[in-house]
Amino acid sequence: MSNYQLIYFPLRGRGQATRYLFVDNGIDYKEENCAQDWVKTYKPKMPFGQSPLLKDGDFEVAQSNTIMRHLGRKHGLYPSDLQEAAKADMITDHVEDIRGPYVRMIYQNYENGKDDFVKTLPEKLGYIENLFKKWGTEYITTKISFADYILFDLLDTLQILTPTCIDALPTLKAFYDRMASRPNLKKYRETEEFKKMPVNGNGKQ
Ligand code: 0HH
Repeated sequence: MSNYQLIYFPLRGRGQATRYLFVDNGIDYKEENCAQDWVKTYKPKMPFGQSPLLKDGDFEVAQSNTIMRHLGRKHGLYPSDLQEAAKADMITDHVEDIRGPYVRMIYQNYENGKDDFVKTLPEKLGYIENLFKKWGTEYITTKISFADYILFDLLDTLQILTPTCIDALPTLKAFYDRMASRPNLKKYRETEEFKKMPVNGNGKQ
């Protein structure tokens, strides 16, 4: 019996991959919106002064990718094979190498920085395409793992920014479509709750 609470802002941001993992696997969770009175009430209670925070019963986990790995280990979504685990981890780290500049561009330099950021994507996404071709599996590994939700959310976010960014990458596109058509994710992504959620906290996307 799980007792999860996700504390985050009402936006996709760094919380969305966790929502996908919960929804896709039918894991019950509650969400607490920390936007109201963030600075006075929530921020001081966060281990690193930032959200998301996952409460797993009394245990608190911070850092979005750590939250994903923690849930992965608990729910059979972290590969048990060492090499498969390394594949999931390396894609997670590469996604982070894309998400960092994305977040800086969105929050600090959208008007002047968007075009330059978009120009970096063919190379950065091409690396994932090549690995997918080499590994030859439907997901990052043979079975879906925490990292697939992280990659799916990144690809979704990037396509909102630049809709054609994976069109020339057929293996990555097939992965994206495979994730989007998983029944629980498809149903969730059709809800108003999902559709009305902003991607970022400043209205840029
Ligand atoms: N490495 C961390 C992780 O992966 C980074 C977390 C992070 O950047 O979990 N958290 C941000 C929210 S995500 C945070 O807590 C970006 C959404 C920004 C929405 C801003 C709304 C602000 C309302 C006052 N940011 C708040 C902070 O640092 O004080």
